[in-house]
Amino acid sequence: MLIDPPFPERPWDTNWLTQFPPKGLMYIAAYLRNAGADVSILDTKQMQYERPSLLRRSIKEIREVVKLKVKKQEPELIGITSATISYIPAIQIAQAVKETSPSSKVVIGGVHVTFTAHETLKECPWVDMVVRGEGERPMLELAEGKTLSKIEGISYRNNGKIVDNPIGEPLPPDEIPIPAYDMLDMTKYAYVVLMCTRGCPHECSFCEVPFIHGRKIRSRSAKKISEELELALSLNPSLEIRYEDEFMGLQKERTLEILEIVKSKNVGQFRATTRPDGLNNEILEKLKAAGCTNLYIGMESGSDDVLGFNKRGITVSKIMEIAEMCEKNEMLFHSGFILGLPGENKDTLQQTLEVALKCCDATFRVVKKNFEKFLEIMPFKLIVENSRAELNLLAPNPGTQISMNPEEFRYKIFHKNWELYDCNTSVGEPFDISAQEIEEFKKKSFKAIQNKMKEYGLPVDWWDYGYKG
Ligand code: B12
Ligand code: SF4
Repeated sequence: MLIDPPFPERPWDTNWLTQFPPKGLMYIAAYLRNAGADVSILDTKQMQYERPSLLRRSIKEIREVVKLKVKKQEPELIGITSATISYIPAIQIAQAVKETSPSSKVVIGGVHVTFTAHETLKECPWVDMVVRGEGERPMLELAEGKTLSKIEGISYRNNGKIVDNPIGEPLPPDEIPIPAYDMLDMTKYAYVVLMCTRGCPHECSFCEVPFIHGRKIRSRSAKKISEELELALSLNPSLEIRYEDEFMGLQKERTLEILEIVKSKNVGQFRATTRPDGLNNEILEKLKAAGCTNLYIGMESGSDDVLGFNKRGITVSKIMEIAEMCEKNEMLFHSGFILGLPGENKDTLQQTLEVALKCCDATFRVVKKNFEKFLEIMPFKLIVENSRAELNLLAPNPGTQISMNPEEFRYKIFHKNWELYDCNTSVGEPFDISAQEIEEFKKKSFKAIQNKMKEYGLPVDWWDYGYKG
């Protein structure tokens, strides 16, 4: 049994987060099933909001539901996933399942515990094993009952000591299975993320992905992507696609091939995410022709110094180039920035706001020109979300370079209360500016973006910004 834990309860809207099927677990489930194992997935995030009423279930209630399911199913092996924000609910669920079924082996894996294996095994006696890195192979070997010392990528207790087996080679791209969409009721979800690659050769200071999936880009074939899309849409034709490919511009031929497939499936309007490297007009035209209305790019900062210090591998001029290209192609452009990165100070914050507002200029002009057309295909809230610049706060998650070497990055981490690592709460500050000043600046920036909307005659009052501050 593979379990996705609930998202911590928050005063702001988290419903959208519960409408994505749990991808990491779906890959593992497919890999296990292909090898003949009897697998099920329990997505408790999806249970948090009952559709269509959107009545909420509390985490406490969900724990009870999980216990009932475990009692009924008596799984031999239980795998729980955990991102940093969902680590506390994950270990609480783990405790509940172990108490209910002491003979089940309880395993935790995912982007958080990959870097906290010792901490987790010390603080959670009810967790038997931690899987670090990609989970398909280790989970299959655990299911097959292979000797623990021979399973790559696991951490476990042995005679009072914690043993870390080295992580094995990542799965070759043709062994990455099509996620097991058919093991879930896909009509309960709104979105599906098409992940076209695994691995990343970059080394952005705030990201742990290269340490989970390795530094080599492994691209899934256009054929596999096509089969994945077909399977997901056959189970729910109204799913909205999120086309995720960090390297869209670097693997042009493959990108164009995938976009041709997406176009042929008539998926309706969809959103895409990538790194900006190598993006050009031809790709943007193809994205638009396939139905893409919105491109999201993590620009992260409007200061070349901050981008450089955090090894982002792009400059502000690239950001402006993309904004211009999107405007020319009348594509909504959603730029993401992180406030409070190492190297931040008052001047760099101001530079970021200026760049963010320039991005808004480019995209609000597109919105203004096509306002009625966009309103026909998406609600106003989505038009705004898809076109404004987004400003988040830094969460220095475990496994990131900032978290491993805060001093080197001139950064102070306040605490490890993981539930607050939500990118909306200050959990640390750079040496040259305080968390409080950054939060004040974030509020000021939201006002500036609202004013920018007014400048373009966009009806700001149609939408409650949903900003907790
Ligand atoms: C798409 C995506 C989303 C989508 C949808 C996710 C989905 N369910 O489809 C949405 C928009 C919902 C989203 C939301 C958020 N995301 Co996100 N997301 C991603 C992204 C780009 C891809 C995820 C993915 O499909 N990866 C591919 C699969 C194969 O990898 P995987 O999930 O890591 O799973 C593998 C291993 O980790 C392991 N594993 C995972 N679980 C388990 C369980 C067991 C038992 C075992 C054995 C192994 C195992 O095996 C899996 C298969 O190999 C990643 C970055 C990335 N490239 O991975 C960020 C990423 C996961 N997201 C991140 C963040 C911060 C968030 C948010 C908190 C943002 C926010 N402020 O709201 C939220 C909340 C996430 C949550 N857990 O609830 C961070 C997580 C960092 C962290 N330490 O927690 C990442 C790593 C981006 C980053 N570099 O910072 N995200
Ligand atoms: S944020 Fe940087 S390191 Fe992380 S996946 Fe994207 S490009 Fe790679």
